[in-house]
Amino acid sequence: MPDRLDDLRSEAEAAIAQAGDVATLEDLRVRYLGRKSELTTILRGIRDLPPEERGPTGQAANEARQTIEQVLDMRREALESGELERRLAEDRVDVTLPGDPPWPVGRLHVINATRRDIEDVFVGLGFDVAEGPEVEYDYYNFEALNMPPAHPARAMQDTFYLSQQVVLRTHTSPMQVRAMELQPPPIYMVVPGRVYRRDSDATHTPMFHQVEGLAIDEDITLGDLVGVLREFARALFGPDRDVKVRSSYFPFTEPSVEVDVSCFACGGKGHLPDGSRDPLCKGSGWIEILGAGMVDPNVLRFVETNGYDPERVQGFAFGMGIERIAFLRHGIPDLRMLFENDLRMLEQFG
Ligand code: 2U9
Repeated sequence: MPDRLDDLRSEAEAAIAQAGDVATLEDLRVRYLGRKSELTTILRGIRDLPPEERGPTGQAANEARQTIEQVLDMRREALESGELERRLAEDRVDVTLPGDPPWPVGRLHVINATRRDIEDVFVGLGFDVAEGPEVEYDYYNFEALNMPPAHPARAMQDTFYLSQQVVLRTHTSPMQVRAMELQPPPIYMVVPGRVYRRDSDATHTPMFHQVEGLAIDEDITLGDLVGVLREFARALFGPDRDVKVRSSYFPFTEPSVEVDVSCFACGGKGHLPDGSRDPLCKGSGWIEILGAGMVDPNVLRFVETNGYDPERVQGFAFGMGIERIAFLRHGIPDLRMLFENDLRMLEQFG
């Protein structure tokens, strides 16, 4: 019997050494130590053996059992740590990889993409970017911009009044007044953001977006304004563009100008290669992109105590509708399409 037990033990040891995973090991435990195993049968049969064989057989069987249990435990430990290593290696997550969202994360709305493009140009020219409140005091939106109560220009920018003194801003200029209250000259800033007007048709929506700019320093001229806007026009509409200014009127600038960019569809010629009239610039070779001017000294007087003495400093300001820039660049036919949230439209940009 002890011989058989020795054989059993070596057979079990060899099988355990070969086991490649924990499940196989469990099968071997059942085979060599389970209720129906040969070893258990031997142990159960000890009481039927002649008395002189019971001791040595019992001892040998128990030793075999202990050895097999030990070998099983050691092998299990080895396999488990190996499996852990393998799983750790397999499941390694590279946290530096980009995310893999279950649904595409989307893109910037064409208005925000255009806004960033515009900001980038002015940041490159040394301007700061600032944002301000959409709900504004009448004082900042109108009065400090040279539009006292009952000024006729207020009608051009009719808006939503929250109270007698509080309005939805009609332009982002109020933030420039606030900035001048906080920071003495020089100041070079652009202010992007939502604005509100009582307007609604194919080229006007009651809410739209602007970027306005302000530069106040000593010795700033209209030439500086044209130079800055030429850079802007070339960055957004192509390096071959030129700009020209036409006389205009705004209550907060004097002189005031409308700024045109040479047409990027016909190269400024007004006609297409086949000789037909260019529909984009309507044959003129020029497209209006924004308004601008030299800041009216009256506006500076509202912040004179913070260093904006109109006898010492002066500057330019400009304002543009982001929607207009976006629809010119992308040929969007109706401004309202920008706010209908139709993915077939929005997925084309950004
Ligand atoms: C301060 C002083 C002056 C901002 C300016 C314009 C000219 C202009 C329009 C363009 C299309 C509004 O979006 S639009 O309808 N804006 O033409 N805006 S000058 O002038 C300022 C701003 C701030 C303190």
